[in-house]
Amino acid sequence: MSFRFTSRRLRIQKLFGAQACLNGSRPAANIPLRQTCRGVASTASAEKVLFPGALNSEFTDKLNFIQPSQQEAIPTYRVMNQYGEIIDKEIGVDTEDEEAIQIYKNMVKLSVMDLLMFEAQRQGRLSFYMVSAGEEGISIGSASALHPSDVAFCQYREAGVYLQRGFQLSDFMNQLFANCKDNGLGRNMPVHYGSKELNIHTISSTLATQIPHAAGAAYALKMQNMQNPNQDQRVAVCYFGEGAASEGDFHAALNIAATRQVPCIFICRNNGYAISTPTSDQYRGDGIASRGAGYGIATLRVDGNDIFAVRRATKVARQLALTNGGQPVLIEMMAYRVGHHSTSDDSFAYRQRVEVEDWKRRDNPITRLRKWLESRQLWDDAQEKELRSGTRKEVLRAFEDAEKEKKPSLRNAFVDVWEELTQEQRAHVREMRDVVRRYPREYDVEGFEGGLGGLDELVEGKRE
Ligand SMILES: Cc1ncc(C[n+]2csc(CCOP(=O)(O)OP(=O)(O)O)c2C)c(N)n1
Ligand SMILES: [Mg+2]
Repeated sequence: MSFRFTSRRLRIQKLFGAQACLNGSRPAANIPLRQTCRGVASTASAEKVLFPGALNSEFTDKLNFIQPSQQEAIPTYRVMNQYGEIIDKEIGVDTEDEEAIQIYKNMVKLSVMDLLMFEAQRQGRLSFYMVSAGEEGISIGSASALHPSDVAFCQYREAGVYLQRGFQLSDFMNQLFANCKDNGLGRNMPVHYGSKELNIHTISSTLATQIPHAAGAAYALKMQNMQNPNQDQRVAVCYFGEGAASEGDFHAALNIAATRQVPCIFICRNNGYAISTPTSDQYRGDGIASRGAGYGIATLRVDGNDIFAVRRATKVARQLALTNGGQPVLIEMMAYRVGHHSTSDDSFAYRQRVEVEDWKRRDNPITRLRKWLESRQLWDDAQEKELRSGTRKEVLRAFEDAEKEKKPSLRNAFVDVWEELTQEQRAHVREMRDVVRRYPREYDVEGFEGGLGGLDELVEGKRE
């Protein structure tokens, strides 16, 4: 009995990394020094606070409030400057030329797709769209440094993660048109992509919900990693905007990820705006990075326009996340949002046109990488022209193909909620079928796979 108890306790302690001091053993390496003794009490002659909530804090007779505004801002990590020059030539870049060209092509592909889809929405051929303009380096660069089996959670401005992982143009287009080939069976708004095969969870419109989901997934991965030490160790990666970081979910997720020491990389895209709300109205501290330290999480701020910095930061974050059985990491990636928030937004109603034009001219992840490629004679104007016109054709072909496809069967509006259709749902289906039959000119269901037959099946109780 006592043996079983001991082995169980050891297992639990290993999992939570909390064996320090309870039995006089050495503290686990990933427990902060100030927390290495959880159960101690203060003594009369102590020089430090020894209290479970704040350990190893020295007593002082100076009454000094911490004044964040007087502290230096957290630095921004860069490998390459905005002219495409490598800052520390000795360290250089850890990206092969071929890989850099592939990343460049994907960034161009994303920006060409964005331009065409934005236009398609304006022409009324798509209902909604969101561009990644200016932030292509964050999504594509970080995804290129992860392992394909790592589990990704995105917000909505990270189409580059999908692209880099192998989501095809046809996959994007099928989702945008919510046609019968859409993975999501036409149940989501455009840009809410998802892919089980690529280990990317489906995007949710409700801001920040993906952050605690990622912390939870990372906890599951931590246990899997422990159970299968000889298999590839996996991390969860979670993308979100600085605006989403104002949600309670962000704080709950970072705290639980830190206390449970889970292998999760939190990547905040700080693009300066949450729709029309500028960061100055969103927070008073030093960006999102300053919050990482508060939660006891390893944190870095990175220049999001520098693809090499993004990649190296993500690689190191991945190693850190898998150290000592797991720990969360926070990276704040800075890149100005040069596009409108979405096709439903006109950003010139709340920011100066000149501000956007300035940013476009000043810096951009695509032009920066192009400058570097050109300086190494890896790229020229002719290649650029060919890439852009070829990509344009590819996108338009995928767009036209997807536009022609039928919509998914109407049954998909009802199934997959309960294991079997409920009586109430069956009544809804019947009512819908009656309305559609009564008003055929208002409801043209021929564009849906199987037409009204999709509902007949449900009423009759077939194929559920
Ligand atoms: C819970 C919730 N509140 C509000 C919204 C409306 N909303 C959608 S996107 C957005 C701004 C998010 O900004 P940020 O996280 O910085 O991402 P960005 O759009 O800049 O990439 C808001 C407020 C929402 N979708 N969900
Ligand atoms: Mg934002």
